[in-house]
Amino acid sequence: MKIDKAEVIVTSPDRNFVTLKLTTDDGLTGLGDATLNGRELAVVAYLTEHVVPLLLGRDAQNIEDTWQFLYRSAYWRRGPVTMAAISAVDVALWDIKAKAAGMPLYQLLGGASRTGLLAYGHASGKSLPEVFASVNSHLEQGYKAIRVQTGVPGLESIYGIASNKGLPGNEGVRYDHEPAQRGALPAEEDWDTRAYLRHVPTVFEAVRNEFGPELPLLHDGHHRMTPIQAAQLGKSLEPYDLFWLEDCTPAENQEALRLVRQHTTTPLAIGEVFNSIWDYQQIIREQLIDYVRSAVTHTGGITHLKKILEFAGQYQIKSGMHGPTDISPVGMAAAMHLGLAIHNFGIQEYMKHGDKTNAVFEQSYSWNNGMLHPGNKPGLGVELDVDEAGKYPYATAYLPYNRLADGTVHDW
Ligand code: EZ4
Ligand code: CO
Repeated sequence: MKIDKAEVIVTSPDRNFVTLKLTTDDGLTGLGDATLNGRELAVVAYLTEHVVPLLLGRDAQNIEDTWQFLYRSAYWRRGPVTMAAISAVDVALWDIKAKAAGMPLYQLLGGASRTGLLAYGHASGKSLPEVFASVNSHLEQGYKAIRVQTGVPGLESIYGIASNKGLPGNEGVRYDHEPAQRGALPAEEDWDTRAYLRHVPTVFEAVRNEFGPELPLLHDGHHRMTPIQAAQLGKSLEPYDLFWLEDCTPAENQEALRLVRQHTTTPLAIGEVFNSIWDYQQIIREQLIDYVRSAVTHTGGITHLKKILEFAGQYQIKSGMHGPTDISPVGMAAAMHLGLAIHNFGIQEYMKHGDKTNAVFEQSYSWNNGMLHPGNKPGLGVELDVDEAGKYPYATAYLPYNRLADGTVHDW
């Protein structure tokens, strides 16, 4: 079974997505997600210029060998662009293998370890009444776990607060939280860590009082605190029993989590911007985290993330795969197959895609009563409608960035 064709498909229904489609000489197709939010075309070039020519004529069955070949033969290892490209190849090959076997992918990964995947959604609001309304709306949609992001008095525009403006071209339609914005330059947002640290615990106290002790609540610090500030936040949130505090410090310095860990029992999740097992080596071995945030899309595919999660399992660390709208339905399906199969699944982030996206990517995964399931079609269970995709050409879009009151650039 040889790889006969490799196409890189860029489409922008609601937002930009990069998809790799592999076709074998016996006509089987496989899809892989290669979307890197705000840097999409770098992965397109990496795939088109340097990976596609190496794939043609290769045996589609040898997934591990292809992974090692792409990783080691490049000489230049890791990095988000490289690892997103390798991931797309890896997932497309798993899709093909599972289709050839006539099985949903999770069966090839060992079969189902559970009946479905607990998923969390993103509630947010600038003010407390808006936060409550958003939590209520998520409960009505069936979510059984909810991330809460709040505005901070004095700050105009910050990460994680859903915009009621909707996306350009779709104004007025709320598209949950979609941080990338179309346009030639990244939007500027503002930040003040002390104001944030004062305000967030008051919001969690109010949310716990309103919604009771059982509802799993999550919060994302989005890399903006110093280690001691993160420790302070973890400690001040302890009474509200968080499921996790995510990305409390910048991802580059993994030792920072030692300091955070010394001061708080709030569970910690990190890793959405990590791209290999080497980013996790120290923090898993030293048990500095509780959840691995990597997405299949950004961490070298099923083959590599499975190794990370097996390593994590030795320390009772669980999965909490990244699932924002910038992970395409192909990437989401891959996460669901892996999450259903592994023993140490924790929770899956799940933000619904827009209608245009759902028309481009036909899905067989389901969302029922707060739980996700990848479905039972052979392969990933996602197909791309090329005609629909062709309606939406790439549109330049960037993630925002932060400045402090004095103009200093800050982590976003
Ligand atoms: O900001 O996916 O937990 N989720 C997140 C996301 C990220 C975006 C960046 O592309 O932090 O909203
Ligand atoms: Co995050």
